[in-house]
Amino acid sequence: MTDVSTARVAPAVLPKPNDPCWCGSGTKYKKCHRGADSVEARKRGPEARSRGIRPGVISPIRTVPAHIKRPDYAVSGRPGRFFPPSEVNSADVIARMRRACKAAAEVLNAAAAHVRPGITTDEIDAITHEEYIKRGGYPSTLNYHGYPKSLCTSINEVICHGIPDDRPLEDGDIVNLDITIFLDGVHGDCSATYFVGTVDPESERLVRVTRECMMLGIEAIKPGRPISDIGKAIEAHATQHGMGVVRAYCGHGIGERFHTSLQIPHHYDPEAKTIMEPGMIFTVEPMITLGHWHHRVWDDGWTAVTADGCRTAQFEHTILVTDTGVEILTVA
Ligand code: EYL
Ligand code: CO
Ligand code: CO
Repeated sequence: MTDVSTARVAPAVLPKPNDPCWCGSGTKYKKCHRGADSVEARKRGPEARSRGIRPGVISPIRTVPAHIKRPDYAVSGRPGRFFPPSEVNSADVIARMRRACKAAAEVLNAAAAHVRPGITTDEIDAITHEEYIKRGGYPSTLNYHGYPKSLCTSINEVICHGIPDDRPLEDGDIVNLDITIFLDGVHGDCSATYFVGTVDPESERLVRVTRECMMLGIEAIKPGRPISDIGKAIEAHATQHGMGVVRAYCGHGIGERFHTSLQIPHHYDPEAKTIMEPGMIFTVEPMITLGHWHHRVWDDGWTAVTADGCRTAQFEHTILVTDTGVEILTVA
């Protein structure tokens, strides 16, 4: 359990840009926490970060029946060295990806039906665990780099990779459920953010704009165009609404590996020059924030939160680049 009771918070009077940062890093304030001390965070008060989501109790590792085919990292936690020779997939892989991605979308829908105040994220983990197995699939996140659960559950200011635990969802929370299934030798990855009971209007706006950002990113996918077109479309929409785009986590090539070396930034990165080609399969999974886009990672090594404690949302689809544009694979 992480002790956040002694966590430093920004002081009421902030340093000047060239003064040492308040956090004790010894770095100039402008190079350190200035970005994280956003206007929105200041409005929320200096205790904002200690009022948020806390690490809970994580239940024992769930087991997967012996007949389910596992990815290479299921035992050691380390993915093997195999990388597909090209990001352009064979007809065989594409056919298997259609089935895996459909199954992922079905598991996500099954999990979403249980979102309500009072259910714990561990109970949602148990439900999805059975849904993967029912379809003959393995929960891709389970032991991926040692990750202990069958989905990620990211609440309020948690950006991504939240670990299911004993915290009951509360009326007014927003929660992202991120599902990845390994089925027939390939991974299908999707997520969505849901309202728990009735949420405040700002959270509603955040979730709506985030879904629009994902769809605009997907609509920018065209063979012959650079990957950077996707982040350009996403960032333009987020900026129009005064929202931030998380930079630390990107979309990714996916198929026989959970993550290939292909990265899909969700902000405009002029260095993302790879040209989209028919047969490429990757995710678009923008994380959008009400405050600043700076992130922190909890001491658990996984849970990513906004540095300023503001809420954040995410949607994710796995897509195929086609001869004419794009096909969304993660549809039930
Ligand atoms: C596991 C491993 C650090 C996921 C995704 C679960 C988390 C933090 C090390 C990317 C990377 C999901 O593509 C993903 N979600 O859409 N790591 C992931 N983990 C994990
Ligand atoms: Co995902
Ligand atoms: Co992903």
